[in-house]
Amino acid sequence: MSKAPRSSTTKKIADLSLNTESGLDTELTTNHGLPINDDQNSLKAGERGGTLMEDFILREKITHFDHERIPERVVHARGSGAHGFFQVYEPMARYTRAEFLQDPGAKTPVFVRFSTVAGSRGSSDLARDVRGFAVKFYTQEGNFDLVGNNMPVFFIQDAIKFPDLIHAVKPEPHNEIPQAASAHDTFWDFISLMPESMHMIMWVMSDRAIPRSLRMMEGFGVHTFRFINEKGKSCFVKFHWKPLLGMHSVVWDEALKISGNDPDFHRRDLWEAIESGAFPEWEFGVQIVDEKDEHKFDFDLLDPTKLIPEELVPVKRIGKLTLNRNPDNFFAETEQVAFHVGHVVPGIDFSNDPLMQGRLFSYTDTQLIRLGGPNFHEIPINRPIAPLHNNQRDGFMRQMINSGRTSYSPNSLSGNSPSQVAALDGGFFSYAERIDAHKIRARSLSFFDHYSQAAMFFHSQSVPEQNHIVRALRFELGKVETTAVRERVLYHLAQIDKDLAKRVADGLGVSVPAKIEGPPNMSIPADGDPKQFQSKRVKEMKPSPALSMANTIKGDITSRKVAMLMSDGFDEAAFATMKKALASAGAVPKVVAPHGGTLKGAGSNEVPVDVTLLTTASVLFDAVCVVAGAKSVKTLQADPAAIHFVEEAFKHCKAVGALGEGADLLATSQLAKNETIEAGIRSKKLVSEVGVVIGGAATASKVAAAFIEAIGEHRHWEREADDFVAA
Ligand code: HDD
Repeated sequence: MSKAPRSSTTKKIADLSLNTESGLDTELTTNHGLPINDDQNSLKAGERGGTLMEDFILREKITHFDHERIPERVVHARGSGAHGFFQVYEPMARYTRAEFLQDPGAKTPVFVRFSTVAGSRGSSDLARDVRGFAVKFYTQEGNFDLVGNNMPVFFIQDAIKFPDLIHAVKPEPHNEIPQAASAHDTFWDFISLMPESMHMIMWVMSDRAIPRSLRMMEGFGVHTFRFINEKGKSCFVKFHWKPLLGMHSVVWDEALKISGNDPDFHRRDLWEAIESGAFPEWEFGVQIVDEKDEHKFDFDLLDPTKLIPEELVPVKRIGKLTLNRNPDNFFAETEQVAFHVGHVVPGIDFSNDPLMQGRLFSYTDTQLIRLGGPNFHEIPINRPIAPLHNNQRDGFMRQMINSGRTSYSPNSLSGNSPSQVAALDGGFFSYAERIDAHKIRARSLSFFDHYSQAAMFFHSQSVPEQNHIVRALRFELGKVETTAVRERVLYHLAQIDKDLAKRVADGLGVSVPAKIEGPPNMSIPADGDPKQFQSKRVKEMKPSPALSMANTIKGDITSRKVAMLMSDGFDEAAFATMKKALASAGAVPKVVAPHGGTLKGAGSNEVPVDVTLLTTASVLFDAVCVVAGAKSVKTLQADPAAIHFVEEAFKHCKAVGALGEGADLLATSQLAKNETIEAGIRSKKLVSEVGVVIGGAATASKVAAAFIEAIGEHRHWEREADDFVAA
């Protein structure tokens, strides 16, 4: 046997600092570098004999496989990540000494992980849930993790209640049902006994909990943080992420159907946008409150169930986050990334928010079990780009080879290295807040208005958004079996808005109780008034237009997916014009047809089919256009899946376009139920023309322009008032 030379890649002595492996142009080896010559057959006693214990190659492979899974995150298990960078617009030295917020020319690398909270790793992206929005900034002064959500408030005020909240929302322990859903008794039981959750409940029942895309949602640091400047002066700060594509959601019926059609809908959307170069962007915003103004609000800045209305303290946009690279390996990056609220940099500090204080313990603790020991900071995705020197040593899976004799401080044998860094030279110091207090388990009375901001949120929503909240509550409470739980929730809703409670109660077929009995509310202060549990809304707050998604940016159709519904015999010129116009506007047109392969046009041209009516659904698109062509449209008219496609898109308030004969498909569907007789001519009429764009094939470019404008509206909610389509 002649011996072939081994490739140069495998001959290279491994560079231990390199952790990426392309898998290209390499030879198969064991974990110890032994070249493998047969990976198809185990070692046997003869061709038909048993496998030998000696087969160390088989054993190594199977053993590694058996240990491939690590515990999923106890919350936020399902996530999607991406790399990118952050750039500040102007130096922020007046407020903070954080180095990454000073130089507009500097790009700070980031890794972002988005997540749902309640579901397991394999659950659907479209669950009604809060979305995690965790950003790791790899700054020159160490990692800063902003571990936030897409909602600016939280369910509870004190971290000691977090395990209770999560136990309540996760699948019920006796039967592990339901997965990734809050619509069950234990969640609402807990909520009904925790009136402090009511503001967050308004958010979770709103459209914010079912985003169209991870790229189209806001992010929030939630807690009040502190900025500290070079002179040691501190101010309070709330962090915001503002998506440049605007905030958009899907409708609940659509969310349910997406979960079946494509449980990876958000993950895929993020991945495809980045692959196609449509890089998601958010502006970084801060709300700054002067130290002396800490008590000027009628809520407590330390209470994480409250937000600062943007109309009171405007959000100053100070920089931009761009996500421009997908992970190379999901496990190595998205799964192993470890965030921690306690990862701050000089110039950023914590406040006494009791939820934040508890989080400061939880995050490192959870990584110890999830990532197998104290050295998870050495996993490539978690490593700081700033140099790391300390006297911490050893432990499971230690990667760093620390040289020298000393691992203690002070030392004289290594010149006292590594040495502390003076605050003036950039060393981190905590804000020297004066504290003079009794050691007690209690909550400040300033935390006890549970309804005013919930009402502000509800009253800030547009009519369609309010309707969605009512429907969401009917759905969730409709799944609750215990009458007393429903009643307690209705009672709390009535404190927010009587009409809201009545509408939900009507849907459930029950009435709103005037008062409720129940176990004592544990969040009553020891010396507080127990009647607080049945308290009324304290004050009327002005609606905050910034809280409504109806006021978001519209008109940009970048990366929006448009179904071009067609079959053999389509009108080639009209198709080409529409497709080109959509693509030039940044949208992603896809040919959807009754069969796969290619479609033959009315002339001699063929176009490839992207997806068939069997393998896709209208819920995976932002809009649909029925392409012209007599034969093509006749085929679609005879296909229930095609009719269902346009009806469903219409029901979900999406833009619907029709070129030429394409209008006949709409006429066949429930979109054209009303018959009108004008001048003796009987004709079917569209029940709503809002967001429906119809025009002749010869005027395709004019139709395209109007269709693009209709897509830019995202949704045409007016249609909901007249909800009749059975799709
Ligand atoms: Fe948390 C993960 C956000 C309260 C304990 N949390 C986690 C993640 C996000 C948040 C985005 C996923 C990070 C990732 O992608 O890896 N958590 C929040 C927000 C909160 C909050 C915005 C309230 C304002 N969390 C909170 C409390 C506790 C925790 C009060 C415990 C006392 N959170 C955890 C955790 C997790 C976590 C158990 C699970 C996995 C992990 O940390 O790394 O430690």
